[in-house]
Amino acid sequence: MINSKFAQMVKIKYPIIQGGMARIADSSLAAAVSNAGGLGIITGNAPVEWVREEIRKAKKLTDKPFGVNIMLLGETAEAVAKMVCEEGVKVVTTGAGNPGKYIDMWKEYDIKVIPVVASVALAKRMERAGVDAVIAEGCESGGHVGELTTMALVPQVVDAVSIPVIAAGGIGDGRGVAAAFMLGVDGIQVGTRFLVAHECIVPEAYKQKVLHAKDIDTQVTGRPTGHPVRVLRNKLTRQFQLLEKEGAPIEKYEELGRGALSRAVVDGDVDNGSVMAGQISGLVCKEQSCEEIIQEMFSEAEKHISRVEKMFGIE
Ligand code: TUI
Repeated sequence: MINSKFAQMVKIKYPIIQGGMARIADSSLAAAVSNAGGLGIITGNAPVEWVREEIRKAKKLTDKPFGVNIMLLGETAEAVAKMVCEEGVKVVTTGAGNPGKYIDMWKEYDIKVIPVVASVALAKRMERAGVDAVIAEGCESGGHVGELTTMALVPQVVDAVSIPVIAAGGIGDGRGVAAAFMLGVDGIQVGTRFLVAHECIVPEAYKQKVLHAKDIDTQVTGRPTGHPVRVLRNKLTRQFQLLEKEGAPIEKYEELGRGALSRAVVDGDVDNGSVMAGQISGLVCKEQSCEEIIQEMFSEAEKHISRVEKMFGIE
């Protein structure tokens, strides 16, 4: 049993959160992660009635806690933020912004609030606003990214706040888990490795693109828009690169990016779609169930921690 304040707080066995991947994280993935002892997350970056249905389906698929991710740049963020209160969701994670205006409402409904932060300043602000934990996400992660790496961001956030910190970005196996705990966190969040889970609904072409990716195969697109997004390189990223070279106006990025995520996730078009995935894709090489992924990551972590203890003369 891992003695984690965060795991106790949200009543889970393994202190692992599944990333709230937009268009991807549905009830089947979230329930599989929760049934395996982690904290499954349903994406809230979707029409509010779709999210409500997924919450209801997840309740049928698992009796364990799960959460909803509110992507604050998403069109439905406000409506989903209110709906999760009606549906009795226990945990909310947020991304891509400051969830300050919703925190009091969520606390009234006894929801555990866990925002993603990409800086020490936001982590401190969130602690003062009364959140229960923060996820410090480095720019190794897939999707919307901040500036700092996990290695640099996480220990600085750990030093700055007293609430539990969860590390995210670049964690894909037991070594990543062990390393994250060495940085002082109380839990981890994983996205990319769950993309290839049996219970993950992305098309097989998306999974194969992640499984075959090498270390250098991700790229951050859309920096000039102020919303940089890490994806796997393809025809689309080359077009984004051309726009950057030309110094194209923001509208051109918006035009190219429109519908790009659903082209990849719904149509399985991994050449022209936005294949969001983290830098750890190069390490992800097999499809497994969520249970196998979680079991393997934590049992490997234990071995690596023992190995280092021996190395340091600690028995
Ligand atoms: O949110 C994410 N990752 C995401 S969201 C997403 S959906 C999307 N769809 C189409 C285009 C673009 C995105 C895909 N991936 N991760 C959490 C995260 N939040 N990473 C970084 C941040 C972050 C960055 C700056 C959070 C707060 C912040 O500052 C806010 C402030 O006000 O200081």
